[in-house]
Amino acid sequence: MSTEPNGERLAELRKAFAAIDTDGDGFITEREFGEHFPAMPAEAIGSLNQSGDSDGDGRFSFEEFVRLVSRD
Ligand SMILES: [Ca+2]
Ligand SMILES: [Ca+2]
Repeated sequence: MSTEPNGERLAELRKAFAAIDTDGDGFITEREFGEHFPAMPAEAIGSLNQSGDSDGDGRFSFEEFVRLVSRD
């Protein structure tokens, strides 16, 4: 796939993901997002969640996170 991030980018994303995933369970919840980006309005986080949470479990897996930030 042409949109697949390369290894370097993937390592960066892993770091970013781990920084937001404060309890380290491998998923980013809306609450963790809000804690990491306190300036971001709740509705912006909500719409991020809606567009990025492709399996609808209410949290971001690393795969969903990569897909979200890899979009233009
Ligand atoms: Ca978490
Ligand atoms: Ca999900």
